[in-house]
Amino acid sequence: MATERTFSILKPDATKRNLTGAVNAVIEKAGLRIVGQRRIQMSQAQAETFYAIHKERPFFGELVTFMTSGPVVVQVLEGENAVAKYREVMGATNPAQAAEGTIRKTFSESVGENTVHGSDSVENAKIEIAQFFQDGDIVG
Ligand code: 3AN
Repeated sequence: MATERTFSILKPDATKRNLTGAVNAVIEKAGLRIVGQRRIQMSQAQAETFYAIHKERPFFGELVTFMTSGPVVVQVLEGENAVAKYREVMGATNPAQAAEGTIRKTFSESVGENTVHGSDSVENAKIEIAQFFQDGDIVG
């Protein structure tokens, strides 16, 4: 197994409910290190770029509106097998189908407002990290 980095977002439903510390506790307990972290207000253009892959999906507009509805925390997580490990810790996209103990099962109220984003591959993690972080802002 290799040390990897993945990109994470704590979404507006997490910041609104003061859950960023609680979610970070789950992340750190899973052995992932938060090596970059910044609280930002995502612009519409940033959200549209970030979710461009979902442009044709019926929920795209709703997704962009939600992701710009309040502050988010963008993060770089580092650890052994970090991409897959974080997907496991997040749980299924739909919280109703997420396993016990996962972030989405514990904290999320709907499939649209599902608390966290995590990259789905090392390749996409690099692209996503580059959208929000400069090298000097990540300290491993
Ligand atoms: P994941 O975040 O688990 O990788 P994706 O990539 O399929 O899931 O979806 C990206 C985001 O789009 C989700 N995190 C969620 O916020 C939103 N989304 C996905 N499916 C739906 C849906 N059926 N209705 C509303 N929003 C959705």
